[in-house]
Amino acid sequence: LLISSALRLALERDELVLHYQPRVNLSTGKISGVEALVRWQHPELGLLPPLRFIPIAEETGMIEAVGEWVLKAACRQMRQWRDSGLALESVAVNLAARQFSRPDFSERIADLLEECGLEARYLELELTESMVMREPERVVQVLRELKSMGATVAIDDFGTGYSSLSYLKRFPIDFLKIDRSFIADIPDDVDDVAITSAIIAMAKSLGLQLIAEGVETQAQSDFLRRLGCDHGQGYLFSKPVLAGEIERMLRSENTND
Ligand code: G
Ligand code: G
Ligand code: MN
Ligand code: NA
Repeated sequence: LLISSALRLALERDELVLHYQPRVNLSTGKISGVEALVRWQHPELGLLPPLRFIPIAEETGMIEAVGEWVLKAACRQMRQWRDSGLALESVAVNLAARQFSRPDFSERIADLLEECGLEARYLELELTESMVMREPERVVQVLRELKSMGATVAIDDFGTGYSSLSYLKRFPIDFLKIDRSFIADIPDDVDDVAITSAIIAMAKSLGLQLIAEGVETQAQSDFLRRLGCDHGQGYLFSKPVLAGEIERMLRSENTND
């Protein structure tokens, strides 16, 4: 409860900040998108990672207000990047189960995009497997609504939850993000290589794009590219950074052409 009221104050005092982690196209080596990751700049405790406050926000219901703040801040930032001529394809936002299960979820997204003056195609929503498996009928409907608006959807931490291959076919999903636990020990660990190869082959045959998370070495990046993985995200390319740093990276990409 203490943290919950502190978090409410944090929102009022504008203490939340977004960091952005680039996602790189493995064929071109260029930044194709960024993922927004929230932090809390606490006046006494310093910069708090999401794991220190998101689970509590989920339990107390504060996650709806936090989630709205994140969506708004990410969409505004994306609008600014586009306005300043930066060719960034998308900003991805992590959603909590409670946000996504609101009956008016897709309308909220539509209103928000309009408020921020951002076209839906620049927004990517990250859902987890458990969120889409909970009420598959409703989820199909909501995903269709989002898709018809032009937004894209990614399944985050793929492979760590209960996956049914049939839902992948049934749900209008654009991206699978392979969980970093499968990436960490490739190309050395034969089991992880087998799992990762199978995920990539399956996703490709269903027409989904792949993002490997937690790419830390050039060997992992090369291996993933050879397997046909489209994008990579991880410390090899960049840790999550402030918006200004993303802008600097994008500008230096252009001058290196
Ligand atoms: O940035 P970091 O690696 O510490 O993120 C840890 C976890 O916090 C990730 O699993 C990420 O999905 C989650 N997270 C980061 N930002 C948000 C957010 O804005 N909303 C929600 N629901 N989760 C987030
Ligand atoms: O669950 P989600 O994918 O949203 O979590 C993103 C989290 O992964 C962030 O906390 C981010 O800091 C972390 N992360 C990003 N790249 C790497 C990486 O290359 N290695 C490791 N170990 N963690 C990473
Ligand atoms: Mn994520
Ligand atoms: Na993830």
